[in-house]
Amino acid sequence: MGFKIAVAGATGNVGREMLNILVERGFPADEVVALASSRSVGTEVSYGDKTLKVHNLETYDFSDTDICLMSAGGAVSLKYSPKIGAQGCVVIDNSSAWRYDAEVPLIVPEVNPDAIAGFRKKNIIANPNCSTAQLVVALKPLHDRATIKRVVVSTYQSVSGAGKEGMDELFNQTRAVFVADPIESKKFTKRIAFNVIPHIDVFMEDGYTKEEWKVLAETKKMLDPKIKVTCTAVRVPVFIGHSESVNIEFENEITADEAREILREAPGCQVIDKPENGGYITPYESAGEDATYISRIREDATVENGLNMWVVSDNLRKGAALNTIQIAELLVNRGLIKAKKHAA
Ligand code: A2P
Ligand code: 11C
Repeated sequence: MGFKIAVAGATGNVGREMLNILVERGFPADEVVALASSRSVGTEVSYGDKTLKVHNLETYDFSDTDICLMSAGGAVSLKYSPKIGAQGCVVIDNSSAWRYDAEVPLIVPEVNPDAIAGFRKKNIIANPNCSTAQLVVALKPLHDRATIKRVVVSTYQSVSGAGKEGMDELFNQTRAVFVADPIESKKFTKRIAFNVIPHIDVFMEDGYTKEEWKVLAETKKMLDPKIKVTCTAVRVPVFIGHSESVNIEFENEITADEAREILREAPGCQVIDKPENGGYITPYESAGEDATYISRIREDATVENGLNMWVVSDNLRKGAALNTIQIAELLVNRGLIKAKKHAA
């Protein structure tokens, strides 16, 4: 018997992508239920060649559902995930609500699959922030080889990271520039069309943003608490695909050629790296793809064992929906979850 899966936030950017990826990867689901807020009840979303009616998360009974893939924001997850978990349904949550809880595994299957073991404590598993997911996929194989001491990351994050409203704002502002309409900013703090904004999520006491803090806290939790990480997170006028400039200092010697070879073999990584016109990846080309792409690998002569690289991935896929479904596959493939009896 297959599993019964609920997708909470099914009308959003990530929720829609989750439905696509469940189909693409042939996830063993007998039944998939689409959930969102009361505003969306009765609307429909696509699931392969079918359409699913959207139901209300608030009133949905999870007692015969096996896994809830949740992407409805932190406040919604804080409210509903414990109740869903208490009904014996495992929540795999894409928000930041549970990531730093010691009783909740934070998982990227290519990086720390064994950490999933403790998931029954709360029946919640956390999916990392999109900018961290692609970063740790690229760092893990290099850390295994040469031990990373310090990482300096600058991000170039697409507007889809801010949800469907973020995408609408870039589209509407771009149009407004061309027809000379007034520019309205609601989702972002400044105009994003033909601009970049060095501010994602709220400011913290130390002057860093929460987005920047997430990259360090999550890298430490998943990869190694000893690694020092610092980050500057920037929003750019790109619809899909986050890019990162990554400077790494290692304990041991590693050349750019060695790094290229290691990353070519590493799970989830694809190296596109030729020092010629177009011999690198841009976020536009990463959209709709599963890989974490690595380009521009160079030795950094200003430190003893240093490398620079350019890391790009589709933030809605590896950064969110794909990783969530890979976690669900890990549960199933390791026999950590058995399908409940359900009507379908
Ligand atoms: P809805 O479309 O009904 O508002 P995005 O991240 O792309 O903005 O999408 C957010 C997702 O989270 C949407 O599916 C949205 O549903 C859902 N959502 C937001 N608030 C709630 C809520 N209170 N209860 C259930 N789902 C919610
Ligand atoms: C962005 N990274 O690009 C954010 C979106 O903690 O899951 C995801 C926020 C999170 O705006």
